[in-house]
Amino acid sequence: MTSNIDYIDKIPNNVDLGRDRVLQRALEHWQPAYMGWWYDMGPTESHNYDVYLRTAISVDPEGWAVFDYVKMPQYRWGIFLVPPTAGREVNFGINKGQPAWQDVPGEYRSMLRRLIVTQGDTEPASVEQQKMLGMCAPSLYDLRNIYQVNVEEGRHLWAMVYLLHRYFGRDGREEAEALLERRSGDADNPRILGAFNEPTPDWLAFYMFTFFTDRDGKFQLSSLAESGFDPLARTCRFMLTEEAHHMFVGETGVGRIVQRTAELMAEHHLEDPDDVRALGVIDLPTIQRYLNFHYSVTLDLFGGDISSNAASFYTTGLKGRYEETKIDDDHVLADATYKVGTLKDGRVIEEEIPALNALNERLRDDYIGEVQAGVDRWNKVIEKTGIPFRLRLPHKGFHRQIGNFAGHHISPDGEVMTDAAWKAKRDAWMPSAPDYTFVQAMMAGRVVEPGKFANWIAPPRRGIHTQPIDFEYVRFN
Ligand code: BYC
Repeated sequence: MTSNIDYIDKIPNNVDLGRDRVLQRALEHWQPAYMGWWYDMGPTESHNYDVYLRTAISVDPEGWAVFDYVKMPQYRWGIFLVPPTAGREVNFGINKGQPAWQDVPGEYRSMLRRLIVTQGDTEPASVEQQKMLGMCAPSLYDLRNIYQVNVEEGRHLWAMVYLLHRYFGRDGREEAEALLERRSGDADNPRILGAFNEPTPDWLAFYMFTFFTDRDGKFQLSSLAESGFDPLARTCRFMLTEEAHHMFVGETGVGRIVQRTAELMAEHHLEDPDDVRALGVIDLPTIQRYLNFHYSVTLDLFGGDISSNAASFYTTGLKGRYEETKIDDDHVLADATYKVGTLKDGRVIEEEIPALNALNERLRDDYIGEVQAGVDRWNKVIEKTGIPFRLRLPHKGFHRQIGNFAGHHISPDGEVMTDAAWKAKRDAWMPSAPDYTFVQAMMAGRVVEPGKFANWIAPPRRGIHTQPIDFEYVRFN
């Protein structure tokens, strides 16, 4: 074991880390394992690069981060909770009105641990999924952005591990170790949730992932930020500050790919996907297929449409709704109902169920509203070029593995299909092996000259922080 008290002092934190001996010992034990995981599973060949990164140093909204060159293994993965709110209460469920818990309520211990572990598990998973992408980055700007996302996912893992170590004793420590042992896509020891075991094989997939899946992160963290368990709420609030940049990377990344394609299509008066591909850009139908895939696997992350787990998380006060305290109702939901989609007599219908059991579906609906607004912005980019194509979200039941639609085939328009009909259309709606081969071949090799961009993506409108677009965001040494 290499770490010692100096290392603890090096973790930027606002939780008085240096004073808690038990916590120190736990983190001293975990930190070398974390570094081992980072060297094995973090971005390939990146350990010696100097990367222009943002590092969180406080929770002051005016200046919570510094920007500077950092070698990623030396990134200061800090632990930050937003300051406590005096008099904060549990704001929903049967414990509504009690003072917010500063310690784990014994009867909810295993439920709470499961929520924290599930959240924590997604963070290293995404780093594993993106491990190889630095090798084919379209620019130094984009390379820096993926590394920024990766180190911050690492920090979010630290945030959950802090809670496990600080509040859950021995089982917390065991869970923290297991978080470094599971591997995305591993047949024997996979990550917990489906989408985090899917490959992210290219940059279009990466941008789709950060647009769609990181946004699930936003909605889940927002619900946990309402938790009656105050340390979890305060931790998640600060994580949301960083999450915004990840979704920005996704939205602008897809937007820049769409822009480049649509501009070249307009310039050359071409519409046929093969002709468009011949220009060295990604045709719009392929982008639509990637969208269909990432949207549908992300919808699954919200869990079953009807969930007694979700009802328990809410009733106990552990996990709220999106923006719970801004909602004008009784925050108990004993008599309320909510509509969920389901299948009846071979058709998609809506049925009214108790709102408490429909909380996953409600959060999914909140999420869909925000995602639709992003797709509308991409369509504005296409519209500007005069190209008639429009991207769209497929039906909620399309390609679902979790919930009422799982086990059925639903078309992007919401029609229920037979197995044979689905198979015949599958490659028109979802990326096929040849699609992946094409996209990966186009993205082979990385662009390393400052200010230069791969042919298949438009430059961003501005650089990072105060730097110009042609800044040397990564130095390879
Ligand atoms: N894949 O009652 P049900 C992020 C399991 S992303 C596999 O319907 P529940 C990030 C479920 O665990 C945000 N299994 O679901 C983004 C349960 O198993 P058990 C991550 C699934 O429990 C990008 C069973 O099926 N945070 O931060 O109401 C980069 C029955 O489930 C899936 C959270 O998810 C699935 N998709 O809801 C980096 C918040 N869905 O218990 C980071 C914490 C369900 O019977 N987690 N199952 O063995 C939760 O709130 C809930 O666990 C879920 C599931 C919403 C995920």
